[in-house]
Amino acid sequence: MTDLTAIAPLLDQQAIELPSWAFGNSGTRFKVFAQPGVPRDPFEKIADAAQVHRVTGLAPTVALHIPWDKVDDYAELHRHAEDHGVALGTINSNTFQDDDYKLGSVTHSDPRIRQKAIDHHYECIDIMGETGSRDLKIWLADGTNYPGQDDIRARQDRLADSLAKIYDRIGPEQRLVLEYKFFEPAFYHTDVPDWGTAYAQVAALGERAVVCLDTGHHAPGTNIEFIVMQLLRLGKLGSFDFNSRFYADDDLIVGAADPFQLFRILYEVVRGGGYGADSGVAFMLDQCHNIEDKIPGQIRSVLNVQEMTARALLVDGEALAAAQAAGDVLAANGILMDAFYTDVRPGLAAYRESRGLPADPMAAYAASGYGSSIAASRVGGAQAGWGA
Ligand code: PSV
Ligand code: MN
Repeated sequence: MTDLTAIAPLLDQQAIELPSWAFGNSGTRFKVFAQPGVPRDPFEKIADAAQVHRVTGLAPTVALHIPWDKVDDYAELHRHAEDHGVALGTINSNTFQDDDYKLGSVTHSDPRIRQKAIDHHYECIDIMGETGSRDLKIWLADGTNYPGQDDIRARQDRLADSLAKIYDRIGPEQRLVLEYKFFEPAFYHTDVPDWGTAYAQVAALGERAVVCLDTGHHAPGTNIEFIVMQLLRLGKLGSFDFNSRFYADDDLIVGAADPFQLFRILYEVVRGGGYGADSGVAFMLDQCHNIEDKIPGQIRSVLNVQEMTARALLVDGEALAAAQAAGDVLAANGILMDAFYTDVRPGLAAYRESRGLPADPMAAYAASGYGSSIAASRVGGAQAGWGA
């Protein structure tokens, strides 16, 4: 068994935010399969998220999506989270489910619709004040489907103008986090397609504007760890939305499709100073569990991130730097691969026990009976979903 004692203090600092929407019903454009016990409101979503933290110690906060998680009293939601041992995290805006936004939101040619989208972000910032959230995460569905449909340069200017208005409202301890995505739902162009555009836009705003890297938002074959390195180098990597993709933005369990890619990403995070409580890089999941059970799906996800983090922390940095300096290609590659191939699972089980956590969180959750209790008790009402 690989002894993880040396990296245990770093493992202690790991925190992975869960998306409230992972606990609601979700699906594809073909079918949403409802599951028994799915939350009917944000309070129940938070209760479910708290189960993940209870058995892993890895997920102390929950991200909200507005309006999906709108409540009358955010102070009450805040207290409810605390009572369950978690806190409220990032506020995600939503300008992709209103008829007015068919041709765009903050980039729309009509100033009335742009202002409506800006006002929605002001509402999100007000909510952040009540929930104690640090980050406002903005992902835009804005874009066009056909060449010539709109002036793509003018849209970029309108985007800059709208983001500046939103940024002006952000508090001194808060951040604007801009997420990019290269396609979908717009297919010809999106207004924030890539890290370069996101970087250019947030750099123009100021220090408290940073980029969110969603691992599912790149073309196949993209070297995501290079982007991680570059954004860290530029001081603009604000957060991750972790998930796995095989084909498009699949939103599958992080580390399921390509654990080696997750390792490479986490290695660059560690190497670039993006790991740890004070790094300013927030780890989040952005996933949907369409066919598997949602709470165990989230548990597996945070464990996958923890496993690859442990492997990344095991890379022998000194030996690697020496091999690189000597131009020893095979030795350098071998050092990285040695860490990747280390089975950290027994060591992590021992680490968890040393922290008073179950050695096997998946088994502990299964044994808790929570899944069958919510299936039995949550009867009636409308199950939560992402509303598409
Ligand atoms: C868009 O695909 C996205 O990744 C954004 O983060 C949204 O907020 C989220 O998905 C909604 O599921
Ligand atoms: Mn995302």
